[in-house]
Amino acid sequence: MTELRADIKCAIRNQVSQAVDETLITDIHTHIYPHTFEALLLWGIDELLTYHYLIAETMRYLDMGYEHFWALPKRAQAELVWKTLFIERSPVSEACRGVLTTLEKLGLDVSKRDLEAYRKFFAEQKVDKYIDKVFELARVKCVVMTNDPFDDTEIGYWLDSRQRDERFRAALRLDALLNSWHTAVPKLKEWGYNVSSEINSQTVSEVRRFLVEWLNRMNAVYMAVSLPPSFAFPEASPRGQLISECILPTARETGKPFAMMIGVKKLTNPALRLAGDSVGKANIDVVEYLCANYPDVKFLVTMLSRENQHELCVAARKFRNLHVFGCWWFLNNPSLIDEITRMRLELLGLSMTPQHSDARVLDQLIYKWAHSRRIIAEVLTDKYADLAAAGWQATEQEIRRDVGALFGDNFWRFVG
Ligand code: RAT
Ligand code: ZN
Repeated sequence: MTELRADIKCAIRNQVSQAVDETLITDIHTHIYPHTFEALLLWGIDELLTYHYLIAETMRYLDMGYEHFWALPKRAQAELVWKTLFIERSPVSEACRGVLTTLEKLGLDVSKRDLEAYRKFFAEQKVDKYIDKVFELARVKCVVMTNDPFDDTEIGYWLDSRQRDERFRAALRLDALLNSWHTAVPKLKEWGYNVSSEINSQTVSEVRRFLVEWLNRMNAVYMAVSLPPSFAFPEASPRGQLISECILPTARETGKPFAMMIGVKKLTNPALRLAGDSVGKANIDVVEYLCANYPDVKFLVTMLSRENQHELCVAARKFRNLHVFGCWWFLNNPSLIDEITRMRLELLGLSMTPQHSDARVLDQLIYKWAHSRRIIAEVLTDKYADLAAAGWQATEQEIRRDVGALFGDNFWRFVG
């Protein structure tokens, strides 16, 4: 293999960057909503600053009690984050940098460090037009939401027939059902499902009725759950029984994938609330067991621990009903995206979805995708350069096809 000339690599980089920048993305896991979901849609500078990633970072520098922080109004929390992470020290963390990228791409002058000016800009935006602007700047075509029928606020928006926004697709999130069955039971009963704490045949058929009704009501593209590192299957627990008797049969019958987000240790520090979750290495055998024993069920899987990434790729080589996606949460950092994306391309070729944004605040689509795009483009450049060194020059059209696959086409093909 000959060494590739620098100008050829540069030409490849230009072609790849252009394709990566211009391809409109399907963002397959987010926590944002259309504006018809009113207060559920978070946007603007105070929401950006009170992102739970930034709260965790802020609290490391403060002596203030956690409860004292939570008792502050959101504006005051945002001001404290701004002062602590942006003014008193340089905002080098990925989540801090993200705020700056977002403001800068919105045309604001970050060099001024002028929180009030940023607030004024957001106060002048009309939310529906602003959504268009963010989607345009992020070059995102559509997003998949996280939709929890056990969330009292969210449920109302699904039960009335307000107009849907096709850019926002639903995912039926089942953490409450699978991870806290005892709290799900009274709610299911209240909604008219004839269930009991014991998972007997009546309960199984009623939970399946619940799943199908909600999949239809939301027109959901998949079912999803976040799972602890200790996740085991098969298992005699309510979760194990519900997965085997309700989720998997429903996934098979409806053709909807079951998305498993594995490796979160909930509330390691409960005082930090949403910012208090941590990570642990999970057991890949569980993923392999499910894929092997349920070949007619589609599994979308992301794992939170860096240590699980290699074996997850190997598992996906063995099972085509397993679609690996995203660099989730604590992995959504440049050095890790680079490493994980390289490894996935080397082991899986283009048969995966390298990233999702996990945006909780609308505006985050701008920075999460700007940052990820840059890294993915660089990794792809190296890969196409390696091919060129072997005498295989990918055409512009081929590069665009491949980027399209990574940024949504693979996902839609898998979903069916
Ligand atoms: O990344 C996050 O914001 C986490 O808090 C979680 O939402 C995680 O992505 C999840 O979907 O459970
Ligand atoms: Zn998420």
